[in-house]
Amino acid sequence: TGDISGGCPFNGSVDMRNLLGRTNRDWWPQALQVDILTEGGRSANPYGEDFDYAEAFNALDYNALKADLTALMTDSQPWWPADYGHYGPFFIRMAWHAAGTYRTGDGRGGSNSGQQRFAPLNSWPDNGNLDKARRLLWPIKQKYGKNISWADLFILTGNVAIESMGGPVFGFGGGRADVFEPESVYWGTEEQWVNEGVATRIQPKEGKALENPLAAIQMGLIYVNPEGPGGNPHDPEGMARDMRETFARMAMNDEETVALTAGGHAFGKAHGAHPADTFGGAPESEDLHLMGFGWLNDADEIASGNITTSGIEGAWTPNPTQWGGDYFRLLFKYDFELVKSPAGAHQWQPINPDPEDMAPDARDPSKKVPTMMTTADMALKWDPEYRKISERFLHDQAALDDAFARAWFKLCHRDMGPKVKYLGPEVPQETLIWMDPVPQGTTPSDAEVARFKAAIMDSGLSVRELVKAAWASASTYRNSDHRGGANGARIRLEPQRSWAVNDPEELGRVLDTIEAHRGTLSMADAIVLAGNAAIEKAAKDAGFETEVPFLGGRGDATDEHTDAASFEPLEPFADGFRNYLKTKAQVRTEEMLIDRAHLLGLSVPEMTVLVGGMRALGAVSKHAHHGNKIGVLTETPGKLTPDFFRNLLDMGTKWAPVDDSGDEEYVGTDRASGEEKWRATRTDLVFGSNSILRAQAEVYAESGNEGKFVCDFISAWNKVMNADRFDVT
Ligand code: HEB
Repeated sequence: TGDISGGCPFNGSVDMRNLLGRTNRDWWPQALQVDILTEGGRSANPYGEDFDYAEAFNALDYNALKADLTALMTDSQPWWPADYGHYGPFFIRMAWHAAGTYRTGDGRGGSNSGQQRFAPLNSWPDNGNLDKARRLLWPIKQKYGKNISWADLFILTGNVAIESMGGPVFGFGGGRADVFEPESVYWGTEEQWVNEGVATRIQPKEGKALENPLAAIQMGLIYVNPEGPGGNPHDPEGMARDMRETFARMAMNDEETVALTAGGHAFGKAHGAHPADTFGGAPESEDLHLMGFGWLNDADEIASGNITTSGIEGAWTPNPTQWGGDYFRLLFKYDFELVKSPAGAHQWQPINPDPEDMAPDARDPSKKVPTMMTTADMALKWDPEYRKISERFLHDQAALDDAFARAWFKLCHRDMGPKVKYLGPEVPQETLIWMDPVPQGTTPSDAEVARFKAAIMDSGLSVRELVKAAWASASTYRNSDHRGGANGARIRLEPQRSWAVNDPEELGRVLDTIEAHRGTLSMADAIVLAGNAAIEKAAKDAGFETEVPFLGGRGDATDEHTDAASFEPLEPFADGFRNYLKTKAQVRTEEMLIDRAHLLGLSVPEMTVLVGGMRALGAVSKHAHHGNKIGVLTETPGKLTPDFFRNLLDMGTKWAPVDDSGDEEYVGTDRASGEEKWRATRTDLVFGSNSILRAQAEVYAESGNEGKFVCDFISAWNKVMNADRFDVT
């Protein structure tokens, strides 16, 4: 069997692909191209740059909003009536699917920007009919306006839904600011959706792993196929494997997986009353007059509850709008037989259920219908590990309450970053390990800063070593889930400390020396400050006397504050800024640079000037053959000069691939003499070969822009060093 752990990012079973795989333009070629209006850096955000969502949220009448949401739960609308007269379950599914796209691999997806409003997520088969859920919320969104984002509203509504049905809730943190355009996220390369016959992504027999960073089994799903692997209900082991793998990709262990699934399915029903082909297309492809709705059939059918969403039909419990232990009670009380829903989906039905274990009809409570389990639900009983947990929850409702509340809170807040970002009156007191807590630091005095800078520059460490250490520390930051970064100095803890990209032996020496000189500074501050001091020296040596601004006050995390395993996905498999490549990925190496720059929140000029500057400083990871020289296109490494760009664009040099390097290494020779001058990588040459990047490189190579180069470098450097300073911004 193949490795289903996923391994290196993007490495999997697909052929060479581009960074984003299949995009909205591929799915919906006819879609209105509103995005041309964002060319030239014009923002699509109508609130404008000065809008401070945190401030707006803090001015919200939170209790009034919650009261309105509670009232909405039972305010059934004729155009989409509430099952059992209660929208709670529907809203829980909406919130879960908003959060459930999160994946640990690159931190993308998740609830934090309200992406469910946009394609492709608004049209994924798994998000079927959630367009109605969002539209039910519109009057409330309209009423509270800028004080509550859609992203926060999705999650808060999920919480209120749980509370209104007697379920346990751990807390709520607001602060998810909306974006106003679809985000560019790699969702896969497949050309069909899950319901159109696309193959399942995990096929161990064919050596196919679930490709990193993806966290869903088929295109268009949030996680697994509820009917079984690839729709096959007869593969219990495969079902559990798929669940374990996809939930792990969103940072959930077995207990969290069982608690979430069982807790979620304590509520509501599945919809498969009709063959799916009697319904319209997804929202993004539907007719104008449907006003953004998809999957419709006629109003009478909707009114009578003849609705198909997943195709599976029925409730899990006899009390679908009441929290309790019925899910596990029924799962273990009955044997189940495989049946087909009216829409033709595989599902499991209790054999000879007692009358009191029948569910009410969604529109007519006097009518009783059988309950059901999906194949995924059955895995909670079939799989030996899941079963142990399920049996514990069966006998210990309090344990399920606690596990569900905590796992739900984690699910919905996993991508928000440090706890200081959470807003509102319901932020829990307790700090949880997955929040990557960092103890409060203190701002060092100017004198202490000056003393340390002098001492570290006198310590014998080179500009290259100090810059590399500071970069290693700060550049783990991901704008996607706001994890990583210099605060906490986790660079000195495992696993970061030993990542190959960090040249562990060199890094260890540098950290020891910084430690010896740091005095009262935190390690986190000292590492950044040492990098700053080195850059000041490098600028001075290039003829520019300047100071790199420093924002102190970082704290140092310890191993107790750190879930080491959860940091493993933050390891860079390629870091173009340090010219580092661990394993060749499924995408070209230069695309990995773009990806990393995107995760760091950098603009094109910021990315460009950082690459050129880091090369001039010699701050590249050690190369197997060329030590610290590959891509360092300067005679004077350690000086902050634009030499990298000048030498790269010099027509006197002719570039050619190095034969046995698998396209990853190039040699530059003097056109006239044929003599070798430089070695470089794809990541270097792309600044000469790609027309957009070349235009950037030219600016920094132009005479007269040497000072601009230094200033721009320092400003981009600072952005990276401070990217995670949510404690001060
Ligand atoms: Fe769930 C529903 C599947 C998890 C919550 N789900 C549902 C359905 C299905 C499913 C198929 C149906 C839909 C329709 O409508 O048709 N899930 C599933 C799976 C999984 C899950 C496969 C994995 C294993 N869930 C989950 C979670 C949660 C949930 C985790 C939370 C927590 N769901 C839910 C709810 C519902 C559902 C609440 C109901 C909705 C209504 O009622 O509307």
